[in-house]
Amino acid sequence: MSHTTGRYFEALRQVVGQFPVFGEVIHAQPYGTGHINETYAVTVEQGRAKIRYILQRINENVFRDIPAVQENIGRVTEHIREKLLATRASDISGRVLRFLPAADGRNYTQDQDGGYWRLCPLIERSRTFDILESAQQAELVAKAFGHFQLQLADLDASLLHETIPNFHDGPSRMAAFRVALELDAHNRAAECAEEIAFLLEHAWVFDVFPKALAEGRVPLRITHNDTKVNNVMFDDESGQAICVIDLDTVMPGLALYDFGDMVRTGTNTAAEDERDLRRVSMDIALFEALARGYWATACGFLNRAERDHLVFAGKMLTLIIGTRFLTDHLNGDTYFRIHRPGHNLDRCRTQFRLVESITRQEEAMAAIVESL
Ligand code: ADP
Ligand code: GN1
Ligand code: MG
Repeated sequence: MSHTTGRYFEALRQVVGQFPVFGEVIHAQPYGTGHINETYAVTVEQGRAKIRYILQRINENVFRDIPAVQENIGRVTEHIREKLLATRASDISGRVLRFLPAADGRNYTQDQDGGYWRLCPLIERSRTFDILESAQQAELVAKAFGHFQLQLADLDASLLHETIPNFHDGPSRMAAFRVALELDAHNRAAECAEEIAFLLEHAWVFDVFPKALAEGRVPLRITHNDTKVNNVMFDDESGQAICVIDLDTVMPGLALYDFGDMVRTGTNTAAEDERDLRRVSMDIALFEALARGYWATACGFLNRAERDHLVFAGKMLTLIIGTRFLTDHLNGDTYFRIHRPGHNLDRCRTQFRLVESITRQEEAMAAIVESL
């Protein structure tokens, strides 16, 4: 689908016009497969050059304080850019996102209806993968997110806002699930009896990390918190991972959450919303590549307890995202964008199937971590 005429295109054009983009918007089209924000690729003709940007409308239902989100993003990207400049890195514009300032100097703008928008140059000749194609890519993704954490290790965490409170906190997610189940506002609980039973059996998984944190065994760090493998850009030519994107949830968190979400999205042999559950499994070769890649960049700062919980992190993150999909299904799909009826339930099912696959392979996974 592309848009070059009509009211819709005109609205996007007006938003782009609020940024220092000097030229004619000649094309705009929806872009990417994210579940939260609206993303568009827009082409602007500037003189004889055609320049592409990523324009995003930030989801106000999910992010209650968008100025705080954008302040975090500004701080984090500036910090990384300074590091890259200090090391005289090449291709800095391809290695860290840069959101353009609007007329008032802030790195976002608002449309006539109050909607929040941001604009950044599109990193050309690069792409993301929803499903990884090789163990080498898995290693590169994990290195990239580990490196990202390392780049932010010396940034004062108290400067960052908590953009979504209790984001990966299992007990809070479990409480929200119980409310949704109790209400059952759309009479959907009966059709998910199996998933509900699975979750209730596994609720104990959610108590492990809050306890480790409370006891001081694992520290809060600045983490990405949405380390889906499709949040890393790969260079088309070299095949190298060049840039970590999707920075809305960068805030204090556990390193284990980041590794766990890499396992959830990087080792699954099937898509997140695959309906044929026989295709869903945790690919141990991909896990090994992720563990090696993450260790290569994070071994300098991870403590013993973090290392010992790398396998468990994969299980916990997969369970918690599955729980969020199930809760949203019960709530009538108000959080994650869906493209068909039952989409969130399908997503929940793949996650719970993946939890089972991880459980079956826990010993082999632990042996890999032990060998690092
Ligand atoms: P969401 O929060 O919806 O996942 P993302 O910020 O991850 O949004 O963007 C969605 C997709 O748009 C990404 O997976 C990526 O393919 C593409 N994308 C985002 N930013 C850029 C960029 N600066 N350059 C190129 N592609 C981008
Ligand atoms: C959302 O925006 P996207 O698609 O990268 C969600 C993540 C979930 C993910 C599940 C802010 O990420 O937490 O893990 O969907 N982001 C937010 O695919 O809730
Ligand atoms: Mg994304």
